Amino acid sequence: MYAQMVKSTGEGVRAREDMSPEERHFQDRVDAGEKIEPKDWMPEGYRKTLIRQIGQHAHSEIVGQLPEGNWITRAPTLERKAILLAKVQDEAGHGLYLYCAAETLGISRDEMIEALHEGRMKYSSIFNYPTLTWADIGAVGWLVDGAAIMNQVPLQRTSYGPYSRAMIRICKEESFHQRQGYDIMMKMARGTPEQRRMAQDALNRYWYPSLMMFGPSDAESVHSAQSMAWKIKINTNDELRQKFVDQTVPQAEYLGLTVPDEHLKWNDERGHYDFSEPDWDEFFQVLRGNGPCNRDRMEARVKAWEDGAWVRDGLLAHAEKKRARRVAAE
Ligand code: FAQ
Repeated sequence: MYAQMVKSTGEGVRAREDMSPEERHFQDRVDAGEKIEPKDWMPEGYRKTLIRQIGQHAHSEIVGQLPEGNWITRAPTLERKAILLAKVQDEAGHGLYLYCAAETLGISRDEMIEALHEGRMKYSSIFNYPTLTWADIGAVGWLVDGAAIMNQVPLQRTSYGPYSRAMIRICKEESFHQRQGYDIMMKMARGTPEQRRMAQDALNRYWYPSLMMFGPSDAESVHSAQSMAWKIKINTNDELRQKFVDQTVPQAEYLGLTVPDEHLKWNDERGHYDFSEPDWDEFFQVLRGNGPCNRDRMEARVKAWEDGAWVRDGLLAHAEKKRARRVAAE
């Protein structure tokens, strides 16, 4: 059943005259800015789209722990190690808020995790790139968390109540994450020539994968139109990508680093930077499982899931015993 639940729902936006009375009432509530709550009536496509997007978001937070977790044992100082540990733990917490929000839509966490492990659900393309040096940890915080915030701040106003409330909590922590990444980059960019070279190299490798995080161009995006009509998404992929470039280029300049795009140029008329598109063939290859780390990431997640089975079994057995005792006492 859940194979259907997480299946793509990329059909066109329904015209008002084709809607049933319930659908019209639902759309009026969304248009009026009301929050939709778990027990409210909702179209099946709305529910499926939310499960797909929130589930993908939750998986991204959990898989996203791996590239940074890779550096916990090798952080350059005790202070940096403590900060990185806290950040990676925060990502686990974000995953849990999001799994809980998705569960209110009638899918279980186990079903979502099974779908991830079997390749039926996605996670963000960005986490299929390796963190080769300590400067990459700076770039992940600065660029990856920076892109995540750009996407997630508007999602605080998303129409589904549990998702919106999860995003409010998550955004508070993400802005700290972005600052810690920028702080690492500042230290590296103003350090020795070798540290500076590492910082530039991290920017070179993470720039385009970060631009890809916003999804395919608007012309290629299957879900944007309907998701925006339902206020599951607030902005298009290209709008957010442009905002990210406009915000990040001055930050790179402040670091004294060069964005690896020879066509990057401020456009006075548009009031925005012109920039080169990422390599979309590479993006779709990563989505198909052919990125540099896809296989490693899934192997690590499946192993963690299998290794943790005894803990889950123990907790469930304990809960069941408590429940049986309570029933017997009643
Ligand atoms: N990676 O029609 P659209 C984080 C898929 S933040 C993989 O445009 P949609 C924090 C898409 O699912 C990162 N797949 O789709 C952190 C669809 O495939 P489907 C996570 C992608 O949903 C920081 C197809 O392409 N944030 O983890 C990607 O309207 C540091 C067509 O695309 C979120 O998930 C991609 N980049 O828009 C953690 C935010 N882009 O399902 C640790 C919430 C697109 O039809 C360390 N999500 N696809 O098979 C969203 O805002 C949206 O889902 C988009 C995609 C914008 C990602």
